[in-house]
Amino acid sequence: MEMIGGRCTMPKRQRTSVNIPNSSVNHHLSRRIVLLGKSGVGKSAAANTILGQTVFESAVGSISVTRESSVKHATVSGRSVSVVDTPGFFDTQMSSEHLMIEIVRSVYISSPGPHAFLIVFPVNRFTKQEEEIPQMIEMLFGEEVLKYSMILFTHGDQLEGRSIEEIIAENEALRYVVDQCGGRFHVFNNKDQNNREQVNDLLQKIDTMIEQNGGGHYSNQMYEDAYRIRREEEFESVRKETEMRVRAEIQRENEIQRQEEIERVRMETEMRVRAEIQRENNVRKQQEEKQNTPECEKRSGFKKFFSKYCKYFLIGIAAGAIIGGGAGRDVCGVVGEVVGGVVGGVVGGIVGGVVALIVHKRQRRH
Ligand SMILES: Nc1nc2c(ncn2[C@@H]2O[C@H](COP(=O)(O)OP(=O)(O)OP(=O)(O)O)[C@@H](O)[C@H]2O)c(=O)[nH]1
Ligand SMILES: [Mg+2]
Repeated sequence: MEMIGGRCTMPKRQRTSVNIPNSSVNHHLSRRIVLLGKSGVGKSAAANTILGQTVFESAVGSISVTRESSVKHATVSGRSVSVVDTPGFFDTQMSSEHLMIEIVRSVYISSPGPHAFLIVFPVNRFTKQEEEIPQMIEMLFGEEVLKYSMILFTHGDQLEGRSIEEIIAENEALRYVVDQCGGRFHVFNNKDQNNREQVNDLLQKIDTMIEQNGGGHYSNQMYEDAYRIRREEEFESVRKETEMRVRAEIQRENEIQRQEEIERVRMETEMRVRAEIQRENNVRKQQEEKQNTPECEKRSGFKKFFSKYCKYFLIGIAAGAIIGGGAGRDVCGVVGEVVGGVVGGVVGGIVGGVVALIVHKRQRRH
């Protein structure tokens, strides 16, 4: 829970009034008061004013004075009064967890629970942070708490002739905050501790508030209920958040898988098409090659054939030339030998070629 420092939002729950009867609003009965508010607003000074003695440390300065909740008792106008002073909201020197623990402890040390929470603001300063305080208190202590709350304005000596009603009327946010506390407010001048009338008036207003609340006080049980509800809400919101994150993750993974599948199919198709095109090109090329085989290549086929079977040609030519030459010499002497050799060579070459062709065909058959 972002309790200190952030605007707190809580869904509205059904109000269940839990009043712990305090016999009746008896002026002789004790009163338990808790002071809440920002640092330096005068909580400790107001606690001292109520008790009529300086029992809490109160000092000017930028560093927070009160660091833990503590209770002091005194008899005020014949009545037993307990006042719990607390560290300031938005205290930057304490961790928010520690601060929250201390503020919550105020309820326990005013056991069985405070009759009044006084939310302290100085008359001359009301900022965004002050505006958030009632909501923060409500979030921490539950909706019931504002029924037991009242705004206590300090620095009443700095009103400079103006009335607090005037100040409230002209500031819409302040008016809203006062309304959240059932329109209850009071002004203190802590520089005038001897002014007991301001304290008696405050106790009177607290008595009226108790009457309005049917004679009860805020209880530890109310805090525990509020705490339980808050934990349940936190748990529920964490559960929802986790569920949404998991769903988004699954969706993301599915999308990745889908994209990978699309990419795989695309690549496979592309490769198949490429291979098909390649195969078709090769076939076409071969057909073209066959069709366009030029004469010279045909001739080069004969060259190949000749180089392979040249021995048949040579033997044929040589044998033809010798036989032809011999036969020619016998018939016509030297001239006959030459002519017979040439004719015999040509005939021998043809015979060698025919033999080579027969051998070639046989080899192909095998
Ligand atoms: N003039 C004037 N000064 C006041 C009044 N109330 C408180 N102060 C002064 O304001 C200063 C702060 O008062 P504290 O009582 O220490 O304030 P606090 O809210 O307890 O502050 P933390 O403990 O730090 O949270 C002190 O110097 C007080 O004297 C008041 O009614 N009038
Ligand atoms: Mg203090």
